[in-house]
Amino acid sequence: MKLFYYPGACSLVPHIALEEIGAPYEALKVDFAKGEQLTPEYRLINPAARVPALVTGRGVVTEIPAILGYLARTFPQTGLMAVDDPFEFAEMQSFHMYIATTLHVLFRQISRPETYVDGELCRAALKAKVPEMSDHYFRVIEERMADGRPWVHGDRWSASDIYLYVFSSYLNMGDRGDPAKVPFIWAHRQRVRARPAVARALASESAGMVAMQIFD
Ligand SMILES: N[C@@H](CCC(=O)N[C@@H](CS)C(=O)NCC(=O)O)C(=O)O
Repeated sequence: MKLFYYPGACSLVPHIALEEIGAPYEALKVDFAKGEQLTPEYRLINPAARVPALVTGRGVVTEIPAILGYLARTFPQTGLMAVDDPFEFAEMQSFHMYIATTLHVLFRQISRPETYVDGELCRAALKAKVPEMSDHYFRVIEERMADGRPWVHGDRWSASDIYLYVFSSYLNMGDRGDPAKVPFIWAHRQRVRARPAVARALASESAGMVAMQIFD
């Protein structure tokens, strides 16, 4: 397998998952600073011009929830997702889709405001709304974690914990929600950060990562 990634971007989610799995793979950096995601060569990998993209023996898989589902079903022994139980599997997919379609899209309003509106005033207004909505969306997850469960789905570690770890880490950037409002999620981050696979993925991306400390 080959994983196309950018250091510190959302592609860190499947990068950590691959480290958890332990199967051979190659991590290939797509340099956003050079606009490599927009090149015709990369668009052959992912026409949407984004990372992550996972090249498998059967073709390319894009979109984080789909990549996690693919990895979980290909390597069921790693326990990334509850592949044998339709309901539990759906619950995990539901969590992944929540991050993908709410938090991730919200955060894109900060990283790529030009996707949504034209003009500096509109972009500033768009960005200014993000912390309020981020707090609102994270509160839903915080309430779930408030029963003291160690992992997103209870006692069972899963890919959802990786996904939450990466996206809650982005709260450290200071422009998209208040970490102080989510103490249970914050404690969860430390549990995930302590996993050796996370350290390995971060070490692998660290050379090109501008703000490595947001993941600590
Ligand atoms: N829905 C996609 C989102 C992927 C995405 O937004 N990736 C960002 C990095 S976090 C990207 O490649 N951005 C490149 C760009 O905007 O030019 C997924 O879940 O994989």
